[in-house]
Amino acid sequence: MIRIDANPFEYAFELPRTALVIIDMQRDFIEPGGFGETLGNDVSLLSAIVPACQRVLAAWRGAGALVVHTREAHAPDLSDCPPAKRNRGNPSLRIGDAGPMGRILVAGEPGNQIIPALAPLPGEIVIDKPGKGAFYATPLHELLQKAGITHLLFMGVTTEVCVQTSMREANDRGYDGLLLEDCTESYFPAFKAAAVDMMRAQGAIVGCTAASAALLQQLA
Ligand code: C5J
Repeated sequence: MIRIDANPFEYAFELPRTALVIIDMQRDFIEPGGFGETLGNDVSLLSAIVPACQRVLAAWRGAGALVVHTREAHAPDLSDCPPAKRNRGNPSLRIGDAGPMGRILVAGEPGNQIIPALAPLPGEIVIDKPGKGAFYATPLHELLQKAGITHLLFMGVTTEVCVQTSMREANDRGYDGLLLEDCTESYFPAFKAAAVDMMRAQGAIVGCTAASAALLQQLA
């Protein structure tokens, strides 16, 4: 059993029953020219967490435990992209439009790939998800159940959108979740702070949160 200092209380997990879930660290969100920027965001805020994510991923791989990567990705014919999602707002490019890194949020396009610094290794699970949550319309729950997973450690972007939605979905499916605070980021720092607070409030109503240093210390 591994025990780490977390908020609002200690988080304990067994490595064979725990997966690291890395949410949407894809070029569309992290690099200029992708979906994040078309929505008017400063994408440089997100790239700041990459070194911390790399350290956790390296340690987790070193421990031999399960890694899951997700990408927000739609089918090329956009059959899994509801018009309400595609047509909302006034972005400079919509989902499916051709951008500097290929079609925005479309599976297989260059912008849809996970950034090279965190690229999946052969054998790691990669989930393409059409929604914000990692469980909606994906095989993730089934794969985790088959692997005997009960605990999920989360990192990735953005904190208050896909990370929070995925943690809430995980919580409803019975997983014990932990968010690595310095390995997640938002285009809006106040939203990140609020999301972290609300997830761990009320006795970790969605899950616990911890600094990645607390995890790394115990993995070492
Ligand atoms: C967004 C995400 N923000 N991965 N996606 O649209 O958080």
